[in-house]
Amino acid sequence: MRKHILYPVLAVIILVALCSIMIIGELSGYFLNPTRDFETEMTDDKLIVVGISQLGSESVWRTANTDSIQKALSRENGYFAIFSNARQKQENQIKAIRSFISQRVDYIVFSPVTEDGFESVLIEAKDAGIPVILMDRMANVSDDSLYVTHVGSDMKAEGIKAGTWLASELKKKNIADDPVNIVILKGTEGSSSEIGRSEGFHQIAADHPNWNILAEVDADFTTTKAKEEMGKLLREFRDIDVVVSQNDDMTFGAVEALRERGYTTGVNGEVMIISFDACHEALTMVYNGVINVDIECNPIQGEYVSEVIRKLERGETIDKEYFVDEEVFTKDNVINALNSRAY
Ligand code: GZL
Repeated sequence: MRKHILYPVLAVIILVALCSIMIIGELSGYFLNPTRDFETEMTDDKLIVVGISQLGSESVWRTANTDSIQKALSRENGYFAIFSNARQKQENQIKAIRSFISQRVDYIVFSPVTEDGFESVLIEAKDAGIPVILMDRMANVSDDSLYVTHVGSDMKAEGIKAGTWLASELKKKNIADDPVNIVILKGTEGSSSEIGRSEGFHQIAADHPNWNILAEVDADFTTTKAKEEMGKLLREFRDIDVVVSQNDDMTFGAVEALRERGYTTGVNGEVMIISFDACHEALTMVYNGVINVDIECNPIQGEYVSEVIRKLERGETIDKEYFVDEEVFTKDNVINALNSRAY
């Protein structure tokens, strides 16, 4: 074959061979590891792939928490986030975490709907070499190497703040030693928010034998359930002095139930209201005297999580716990928060 034909033909053969090898390599990578989200491979390799399992969208607080993590772990900030909403079901969170493992994400971030029940799936994540960051709520595990850190609130401290505020308020009213009838609307049974807040409040209540905790009912952090449960409590007890409601959404339901039955609430009301979360709508009710005190639980945790991931990427050591900053709001100090609150 003449040279002036041979070389171009050879060049074409080599080119075709090289392209075939590249395509086969790419596809075999895909077919051998079908579980890794192929789209991820097509993204910029420098993006950090994070699987996020959010427990649900049950409250104003949760919406703000989701917004915070999605803003922080955005593509512009160098992340490829795979987000899953478990709709309050633990089995959905476990399924999501298993899916993140099979896609070989770089990190898993999740807020456990309840403390128990995640040990085995966290062992699977650890075996797959995927660091897990707990956001908001805690998981109850026998080996704390199953998660690298927890970013959230000190829920027991929040409960203590609520009890401490009540003790000081009763003292101010000179009724510190009078019998006080209390009902507690609890958040999702077995969640670290419910466990911690209950524990903290009970720790203070133990010092006040004149505090009668008439009932503690699970209202699952929702307005509807709280209104229903508060209605039942008002049928059972005629002389409730204090409602401790473990989040603002439940407080909205409780106040509605009380008002519908002719009770007044808050600073000059018959029934004192202690709430948790401190979302804008509830702080407005604090400002208007309808709620006596709101113990802040800060949902803006995304930046903390992102900072932890960046530290891990740089090979730096991190703490086992990062608590977000939180305050206690009453009519006296709520105005500044009202003007600045994003949620
Ligand atoms: C608290 C968080 C709780 C909020 C509720 O850290 O887990 O869950 O207090 C939310 O509003 O539903």
